[in-house]
Amino acid sequence: MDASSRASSGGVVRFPLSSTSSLVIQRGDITKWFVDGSTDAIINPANERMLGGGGADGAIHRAAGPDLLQACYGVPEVSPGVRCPTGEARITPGFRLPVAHVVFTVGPMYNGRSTAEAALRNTYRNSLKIAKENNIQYIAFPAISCGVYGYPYDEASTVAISTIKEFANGIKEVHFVLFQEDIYSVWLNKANELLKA
Ligand code: AR6
Repeated sequence: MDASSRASSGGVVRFPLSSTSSLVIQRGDITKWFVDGSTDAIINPANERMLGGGGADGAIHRAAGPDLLQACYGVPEVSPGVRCPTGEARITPGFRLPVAHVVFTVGPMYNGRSTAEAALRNTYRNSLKIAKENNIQYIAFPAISCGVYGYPYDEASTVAISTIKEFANGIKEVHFVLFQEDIYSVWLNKANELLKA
């Protein structure tokens, strides 16, 4: 059984992005996903304080244990109360998670403006950038901003998949581990639209 099937409760669909890189879309719980525990990372869709919250952020902190929160306190504030500005990314160890690293990024709250789209694009771009700087080969994203932050699924999937297509080079596998069936369907349709030759 490979890592994809361990984390997944739905179909695992693979799209080649280049000869060395692929995108994998599956349903599942991102806190259970891993490939090798040394060159892998999951993305935490966090907030600017970076000290936990609800949704996937809460689940990731519960699974990682209290050392993750301590590591977050160790990330310097760039302005009062802000450790990771919207669109940027930070990295910590995975602690009790099965992955080696957690990449924190902060998506925009949806407001229908192009600034939100640019910020969402930056979360994917900067998460891939920090992953490459840390020699991460396998990375799993949730649907950033599609929960508490209210981003419409179709618009979010266009940004997510087009940005990954552009910047995944240098990473072996970029996974989406999607909690909800409806989001999984939107992502799969969008990948078929944007990635099939
Ligand atoms: N595995 C995979 N996906 C998950 C999991 C999981 N275990 N749990 C939830 N999701 P959200 P946001 C999905 O709200 O919209 C937090 O309070 C969920 O179904 O986690 O970026 C932070 O602290 C949805 O599709 O993140 C911030 O304050 C997706 O993850 C704020 O929420 C993202 O939903 C961030 O909001």
